[in-house]
Amino acid sequence: MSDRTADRELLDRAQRRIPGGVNSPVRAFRAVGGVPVFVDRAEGAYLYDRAGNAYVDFVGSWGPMILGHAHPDVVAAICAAAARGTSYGAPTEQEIRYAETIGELYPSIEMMRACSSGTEAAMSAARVARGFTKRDGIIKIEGCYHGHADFFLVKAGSGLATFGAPDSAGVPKGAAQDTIVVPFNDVSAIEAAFEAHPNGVAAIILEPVVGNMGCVPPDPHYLERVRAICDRHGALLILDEVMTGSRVARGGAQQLFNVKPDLTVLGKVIGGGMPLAAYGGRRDVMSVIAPLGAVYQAGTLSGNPVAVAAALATIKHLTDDLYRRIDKWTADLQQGLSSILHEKGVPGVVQRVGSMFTLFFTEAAAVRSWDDAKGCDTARFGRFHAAMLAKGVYLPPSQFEAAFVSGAHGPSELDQTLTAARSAIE
Ligand code: KE4
Repeated sequence: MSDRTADRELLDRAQRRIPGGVNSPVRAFRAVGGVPVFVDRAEGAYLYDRAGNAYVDFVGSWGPMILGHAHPDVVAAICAAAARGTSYGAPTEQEIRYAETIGELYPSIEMMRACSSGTEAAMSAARVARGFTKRDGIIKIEGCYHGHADFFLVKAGSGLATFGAPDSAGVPKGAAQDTIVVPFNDVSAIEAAFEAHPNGVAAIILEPVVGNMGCVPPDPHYLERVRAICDRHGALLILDEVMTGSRVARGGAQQLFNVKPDLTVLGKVIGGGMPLAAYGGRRDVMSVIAPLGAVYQAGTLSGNPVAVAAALATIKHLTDDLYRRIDKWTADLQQGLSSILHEKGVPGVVQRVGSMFTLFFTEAAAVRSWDDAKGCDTARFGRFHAAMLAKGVYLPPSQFEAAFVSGAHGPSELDQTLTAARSAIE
């Protein structure tokens, strides 16, 4: 990999005008060290920097780019839509087609609202749950991320069933006081939270496969048990499928694990790599939203015609063959990385669901919760990340992020990645 002078110069310049030089914190590489790559363009499985260095991309814009970058059909759809005007602030037929398409992909989504980010979608879903149930409590899972709405930036309270405390400066105690944080894959902790707040919990929200502590699958039957607890206590089940939606399966984790949420939060893949996200679910629940009901939610660019065109063009390519290919490719990578860990005697485990995966440097046999994840050797991950980058492989710059494979990753990318890993894992 040639020198990264251009990136260093760009970072210096960026930091004068943008906090940390980035428009989203994780991009700053603070968790792994080193200088972030300033991307000049991307195509297929690759990112290219200003110096022309090519990187096999496993971030994929944090999930959306399941077809690979600059897919010709998606680019053509964007150009055609833009030529008809980039935003109207008025209803369009394409938005109806989009809502119908999402409803076909996710039968639990009888009605939906499009918006512009996963944060907005998750925040709105929680507000709808509170408006529908007339309860204030929200249970969230430690290690799950649902965007940066105040009441989600909360760390676990002292006791399992106590309300959380702000996990970010600028979040008032009042915003955190109705959020209860419990561990993932721990049904008894959820039971305890509901027992401690009878009729006080509007909903539980979780990533059905957690991507935001690295890729952590649900234990067998966990999701169905959470569903049953919600039913017992009259609370809503919100699945945050921003990352897993049409990633782990065409119909998301709810299809893969056969669990039916009351509300689903979507983004990334179903947004076609544009600022497009959505939330939706039961018709009776979604009917509380203005202008039908008393729960307010709005957005200037919600259902933007250019973004919807990109999304519809992407969804057209979400075929059974695509999922077969990317799941197999990722399984082969998982196998290869696991063999290298074993051959080198390096403690670690590669966890995967479909085409999202994480290599955890840990002594634990598996990472099942945030408690397990936070015990990982993040310094070793940082060295691994830097060594892979130097060999043209671009992994998510954090031990606690999932990596993603696209339909554009082929045999040569698999070879390059495993060859790089053979020297990078130590
Ligand atoms: P956005 O507001 O970033 O579009 O979506 C928030 C969000 C909601 N729910 C889940 C499960 C998510 O993973 C996300 C955002 N994911 C992060 C990566 N872990 C986006 C990358 C970033 O923050 O820059």
